[in-house]
Amino acid sequence: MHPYNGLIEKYRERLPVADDTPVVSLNEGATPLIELRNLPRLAGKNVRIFGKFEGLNPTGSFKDRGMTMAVSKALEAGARAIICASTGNTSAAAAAYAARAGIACFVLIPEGKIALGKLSQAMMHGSVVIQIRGNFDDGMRLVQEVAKTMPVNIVNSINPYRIQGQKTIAFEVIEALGDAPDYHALPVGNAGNITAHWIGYSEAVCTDTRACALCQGRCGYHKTKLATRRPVMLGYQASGAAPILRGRPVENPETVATAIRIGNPVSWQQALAAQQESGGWFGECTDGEILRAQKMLAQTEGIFCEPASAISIAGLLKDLELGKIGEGSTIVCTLTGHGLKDPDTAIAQSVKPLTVEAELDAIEDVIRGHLPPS
Ligand code: AN7
Repeated sequence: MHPYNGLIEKYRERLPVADDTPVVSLNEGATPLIELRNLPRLAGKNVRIFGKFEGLNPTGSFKDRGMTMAVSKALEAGARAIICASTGNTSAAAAAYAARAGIACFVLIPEGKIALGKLSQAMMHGSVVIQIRGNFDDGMRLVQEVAKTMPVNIVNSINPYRIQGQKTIAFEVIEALGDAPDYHALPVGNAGNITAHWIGYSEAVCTDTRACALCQGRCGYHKTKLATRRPVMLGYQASGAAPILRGRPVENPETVATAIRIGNPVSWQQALAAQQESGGWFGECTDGEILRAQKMLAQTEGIFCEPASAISIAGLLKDLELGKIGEGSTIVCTLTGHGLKDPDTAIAQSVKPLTVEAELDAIEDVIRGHLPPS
């Protein structure tokens, strides 16, 4: 029996780590790929849909995959402190991994615009939380400027090690399905994750070390081919924060899915490349569509993901409806973060609890009123 010790140990050969790299891990990765059996039926389509539930990572989002790499490499380089701008999840992951590594962590977040659970994580892990009177894009710009003058290591996804860690999701999907799916749908905010997915899938089909069309031999991880093909990539943005669909930065992005409230993604060009090379597309969903999908997933599949994550389901359902995805297809949706991150949004859209006297009659009345027909 080999215990699971996190994704760096598992995929060491495929990651840029040395034998003496100090590995900072919380046993992230190895998240479940859950078949969503009710959604195809409700959509009336003959397809198989799987949710890769990244909410089950140690800090509750996919960011842990990138952060184990970024913080390990920061430590290897002798860093005393890391810094990031964040819509919430990156700050939670950075705070936790910095705590484990024993280094300082500074996080810049848009004041009043990050979900409560994420804020509580950054605070509880002891990072220095700096709320800015601005949005994520302002924070991202400031982080890049301040890193020129202060001894802080940036752990946003412009840090290439973040992307390297995050690419492992593709390897796990391939292992679970035996090959790549036909389609892979995911939310797009700063666009690091779609970039990472595509790198992972691309490395998985690549074995030619000398003349590899994908990496010209740079990646060096060609020992075993993991998959025979790559999926079509589907990237979804919130209508109020859809710079890639608009073709220009969005100055004041707005959406209930605060995780992807981003107007000028850092990995814009890489995301476009992933879409084009895979023959995929970008789509947008309204806040209403996002929340409906979040609730549908929670109430028909038992999976509670955060609003930003639900956009992969919302977008997929629309594209299924439009007939853009063929019958018989296998689709994976990355459910990027846990619903518990954002209790306010969940409570606001749910049926309020009933309050009754502590008496048997009262409870029986409620049950009678709510039992499904026999
Ligand atoms: C749940 O935490 O950008 O396109 O600062 O938290 O790789 O940015 C979060 C992004 C999707 C978008 N789903 O991924 C941050 C941050 C969730 C997220 C995204 C985020 P990218």
